[in-house]
Amino acid sequence: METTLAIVKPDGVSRGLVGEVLKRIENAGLKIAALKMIQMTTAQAQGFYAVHRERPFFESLTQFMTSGPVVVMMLKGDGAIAQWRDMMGATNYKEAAEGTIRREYATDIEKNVVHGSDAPETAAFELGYFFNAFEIMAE
Ligand code: FUP
Repeated sequence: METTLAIVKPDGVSRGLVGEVLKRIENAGLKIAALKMIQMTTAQAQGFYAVHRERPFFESLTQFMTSGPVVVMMLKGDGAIAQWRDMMGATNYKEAAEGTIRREYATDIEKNVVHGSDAPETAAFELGYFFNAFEIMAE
């Protein structure tokens, strides 16, 4: 059983897309093992995206991610990391496959509605970043 971090980003929350994303997750058979709504501080967003700190879009990305509440979730299932990434679609929504969340709802490369961990190591870091042991359901 694999776990991954999913986020509904500020654009997804403000546009009323939380239900749509949750419906897709549940319909796909992924289990929601933890879920909460938070608004990240700048320091929290910078730490979360630390791998991108040298990139030209870092400032804008961290501003965007702190601009409103986000819904963070732990998803659980066989191959959950790849399954959730497939459901999200490519980072650039113009390149995202038909039927994916980003293809259907993203409005630009930054405001792309959802996040998902890209590997087991990043999933472990990202889940630990947002959830403590008491917030994670055993079943
Ligand atoms: P992804 O794993 O698909 O979320 O993509 P990345 O980790 O490469 O990028 C993280 C976020 O940075 C993206 F979701 C959106 C933002 N980004 C930009 O704003 N511009 C870019 O050119 C690349 C990424």
